[in-house]
Amino acid sequence: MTHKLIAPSLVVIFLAGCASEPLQPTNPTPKTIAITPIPEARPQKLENYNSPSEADMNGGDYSAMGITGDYAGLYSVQNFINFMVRKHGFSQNYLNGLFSQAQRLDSVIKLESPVAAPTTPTKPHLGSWTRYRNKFLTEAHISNGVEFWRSHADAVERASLQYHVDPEYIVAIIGVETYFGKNVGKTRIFDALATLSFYTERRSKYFTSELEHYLLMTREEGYEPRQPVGSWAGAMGLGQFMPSSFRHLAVDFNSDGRRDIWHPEDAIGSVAHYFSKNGWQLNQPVTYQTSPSTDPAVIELSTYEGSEYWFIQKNFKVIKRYNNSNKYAMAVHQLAQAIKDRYY
Ligand SMILES: [Ca+2]
Repeated sequence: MTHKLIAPSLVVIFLAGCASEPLQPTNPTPKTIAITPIPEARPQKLENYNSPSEADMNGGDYSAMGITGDYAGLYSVQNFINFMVRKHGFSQNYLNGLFSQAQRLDSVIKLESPVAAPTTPTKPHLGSWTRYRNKFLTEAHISNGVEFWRSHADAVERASLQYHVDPEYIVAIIGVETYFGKNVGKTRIFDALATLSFYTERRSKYFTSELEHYLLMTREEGYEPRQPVGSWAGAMGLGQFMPSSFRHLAVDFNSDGRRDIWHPEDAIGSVAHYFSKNGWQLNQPVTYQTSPSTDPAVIELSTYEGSEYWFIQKNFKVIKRYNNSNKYAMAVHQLAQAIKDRYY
C-alpha cells in the first residue's frame, strides 16, 4: 500500500473541504478523518507521495459466486452490482468478490450522522472567522506553501499558463485541503464509499453515484480498487477530488500516461483544470474589505474585535465551488496572498 501518510502519528487531520463533495447546509466544521487500519501496508515510496505503485496497477484478483462479509444479504448492494453489470459490463463474480472484502466503517457512519436542517441566516458566532483563520494562516502553512511552490515551480507555472489560473491559488488550495500533500487521508476509499452508500441514508444517493464513478475510475486508470486511500468521505489526492471530479477533471500533467492525483504534478494540473472549468478569471480581484451592506455580495465574518465585511467577486465564488463556505474561500484567498508575498 503506497498511499500511506508520512506522519504515522497523525490521528486527527483537518481537511477543510474537497472538490465536489456535496455542500453542507451549515458552515462546515473541520472534518475528523477516520483512521482505518490498512492491513496490506506496502513499503513507502521514497518521494512519499502516496502514488499507487506499479504492483497496484491491476483490477485485483476478486471472484466469488456470492457476497460474504459486511455486505452480505443487502438487497441494495445486490441491486448496485446488477446495475454495474448491466450498465458498465462489470463481471458479477468480480464485484461479488470485491464486496466480500469490503468493510463497513463505523467511524464513517458516525461522521455522516444527520445534521440539522439549515435555518435562516443568523449572525455568525463571535470569533468564528478568527478561529477558522488561525488554522490555516499559520507560519507553517505559509513557509510550507512557499517550499511546495519552489519544489514544483515548473508545474505550477505551466498549470497557471495553460489554465489561466493565478499560481498562488493552486498552491493555497492544496495547502488548505491536505497541507501540501502531507495529510491526504488514510481511509480506504472503497470501504468509505461502500459504507456511505449502503449503511447511511442522508446522502446515500450521492455516494452511490460516487461509488459508481470510483469503480469506473479504477477500471479506466488501472487502480487496484482496495488500494487508494483518502478522506472518510471519499476525497482523494493532494486536491481531495471526489471520484466524479477525478474522472471529469483530473489530468495527466506529467505526461507519464496515468492520471495520478497523489502525485504533486498531476494534482497541480488537476486543481488548475478544476478552477478553469469553474470559471476562474486570471489576474482578477477575489474580494475586498468594505462596510456593512445589505448587498448580497457583501459577507460578514466574525472576529473577536467585531465583524469584518467583505465584497466578494466572481473568483471568490469559484473557490466556493470547492467548498461552499465563506470562511473556507477567505482562508484560501488569504493564504494564497501570504504565500505569494513570501514567494516573490
Ligand atoms: Ca501522470
